[in-house]
Amino acid sequence: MQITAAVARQQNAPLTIETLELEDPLDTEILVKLVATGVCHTDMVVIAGMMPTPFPVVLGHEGAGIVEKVGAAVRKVKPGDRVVMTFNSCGQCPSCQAHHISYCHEFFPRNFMASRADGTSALSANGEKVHANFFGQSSFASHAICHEANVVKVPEGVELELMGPLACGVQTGAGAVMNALKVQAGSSFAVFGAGSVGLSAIMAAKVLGATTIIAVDMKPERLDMARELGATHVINPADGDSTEEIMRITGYGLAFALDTTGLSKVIKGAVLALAPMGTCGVLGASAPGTEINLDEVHFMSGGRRLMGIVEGDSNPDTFIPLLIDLYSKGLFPFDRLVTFYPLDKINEAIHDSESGKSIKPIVRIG
Ligand code: CXF
Ligand code: ZN
Repeated sequence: MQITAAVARQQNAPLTIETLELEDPLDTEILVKLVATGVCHTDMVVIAGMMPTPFPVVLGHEGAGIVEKVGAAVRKVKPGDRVVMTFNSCGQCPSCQAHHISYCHEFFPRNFMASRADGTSALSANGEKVHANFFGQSSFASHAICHEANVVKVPEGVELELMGPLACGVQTGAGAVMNALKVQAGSSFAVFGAGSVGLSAIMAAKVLGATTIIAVDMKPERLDMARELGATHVINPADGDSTEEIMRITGYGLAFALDTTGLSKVIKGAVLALAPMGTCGVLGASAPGTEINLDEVHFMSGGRRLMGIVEGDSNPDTFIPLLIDLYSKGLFPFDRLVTFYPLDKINEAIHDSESGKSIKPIVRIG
């Protein structure tokens, strides 16, 4: 069938809206007609050429839409189902068997290599191969092919076009707090970076009943938003040393910290701001080879912990419905982060996300 897609033809170039040919789904594949798709920072990292994802490629990994067709072996969904598409996983490895599928041993190839296992692609442009299956979807398109492993049903009664970001950025921040750090009621929590991931973490910390919730960011308008969503304190590092300010607010340091920046200096400061037995999560991706350095004696002597987190250690089949339920009850207003764009303005959406004008762009499709 013919579809419309935003194609990344080469690194650091605007996406081009093109008509492509999409093959029928294979036996285990699911064809989804997109309603909308979120734009995540990881799409931009790939456009910038920082990952080995091959070009030309259709990116996009926060897709929301309606199932149009399923392969003969598919049982999980049927045509007409409302779904979001999340990250892909193998289902077989020790992490998947232990239900920590975001730590799938094949996470990298299955999400970043934009190919089927046999190297083929369902997409082409006038006979030329266009890489697909990015995060098991490639959702910057009118239609995408996904898998049982990464499709999640969306209940009736919520706006489907809003739901895509739950499948990556929002579940990354909220899951880091709820699934990985397991922030406790009455505890202290600080997030470094108040973008869509950090703000989702703040909303989750509020849901869990953390009583000191600190947002650290350089942008005053992000700090304002953080306050509106639940931060009890905000810190702009431009005004002075954040670690010292956190020690002043908390007395003896944080029970939980979360770095969303991936910056070594910020992570070092976040760990220095931990109380004894405190835990710092890190989830921002920086350039391969980037090192973290810590004050060894401070880190060791207080029994402090540093934890890598991918996709909020989420089980999307249960965690996304949980976030939808909280959203429906007004307890997780992630819609406050969203700005909508039409598909032909996708480059503007990407630009606005990079500049900070938009916290979480969603591209409407169709
Ligand atoms: C990514 C973030 C960086 C590490 C791999 C997973 N998640 C999606 O954007
Ligand atoms: Zn993402």
